[in-house]
Amino acid sequence: MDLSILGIPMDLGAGRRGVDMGPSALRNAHLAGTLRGLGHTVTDLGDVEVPLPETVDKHAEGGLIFLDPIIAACRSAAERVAALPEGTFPVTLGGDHSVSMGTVTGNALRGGSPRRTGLIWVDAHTDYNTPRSSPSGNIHGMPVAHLTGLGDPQLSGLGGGWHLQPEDIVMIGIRSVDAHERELLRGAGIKAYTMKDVDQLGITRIMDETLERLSGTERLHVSFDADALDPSVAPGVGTPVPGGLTYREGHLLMELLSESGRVTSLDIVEVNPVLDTRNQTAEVMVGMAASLLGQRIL
Ligand code: DIR
Ligand code: MN
Ligand code: MN
Ligand code: MN
Repeated sequence: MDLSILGIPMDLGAGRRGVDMGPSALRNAHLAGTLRGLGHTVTDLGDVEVPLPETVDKHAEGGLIFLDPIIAACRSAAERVAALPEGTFPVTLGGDHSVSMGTVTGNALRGGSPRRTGLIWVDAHTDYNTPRSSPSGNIHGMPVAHLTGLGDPQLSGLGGGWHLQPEDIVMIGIRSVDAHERELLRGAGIKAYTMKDVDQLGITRIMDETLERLSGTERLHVSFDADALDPSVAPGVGTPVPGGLTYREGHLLMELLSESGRVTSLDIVEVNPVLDTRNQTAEVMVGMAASLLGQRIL
């Protein structure tokens, strides 16, 4: 396959600094070489330009934290991804999870007109806050809501009127949901597999159900927040939550997606080398990408 790596070194949407170094950490953990070793042609497109927090207004128009530069970075990411040839598989590197408003939009719009796109959101969090429901004000807790058309009109308008359909979204690994976010989610039509579901059903059944549910989508995007994994496996994240996916559950999820042959794009986000132990989290996430892209044990 032709793979294109694109970094979005942005920490403006997170409450803690350092995820802007995620793309460097992942490259340092041999992302490109690992994927080439699986037989892929890999092109590193470098990074989207993102301003440093020190150089921009935190509250430009009285509203959301770093709204204007986040919109600009997401728009650049969406344009870069949308311009890739249709046969290319984009591997986009965060950055905090707000980058996915750009990457998912770009992937859905690739090839000129919007395609029905399924989203598999692997995360400890549902990231379904709106500016009104959010207790933190951090935009990285809001990307899914905006992708479905809720919230701030500029953020939800990145796709120029295109939105994800809630029934085309499946979340896996969930164990931290804010009070008002939970109310919004109830009745939204999004399928969320919590860690209780992972314990009870197992990853195999969950992936069977997920692929069945998303069988009508033409494209399938996986957005993998490193904090979906247990903090013992992936300590380098800004908002660790105990009780996460084990190392093997993460790999099995990706291996089963790989076997399905359905996935067309991937985000790896929220890797924070400042909070990590000797780049362990980036190395683990490179392994997850490898399992999705064809690595087999035998
Ligand atoms: C929290 C944390 N729900 C918020 N979200 C995170 O700020 O909205 N998402 N960390 O990955
Ligand atoms: Mn997230
Ligand atoms: Mn998260
Ligand atoms: Mn809509």
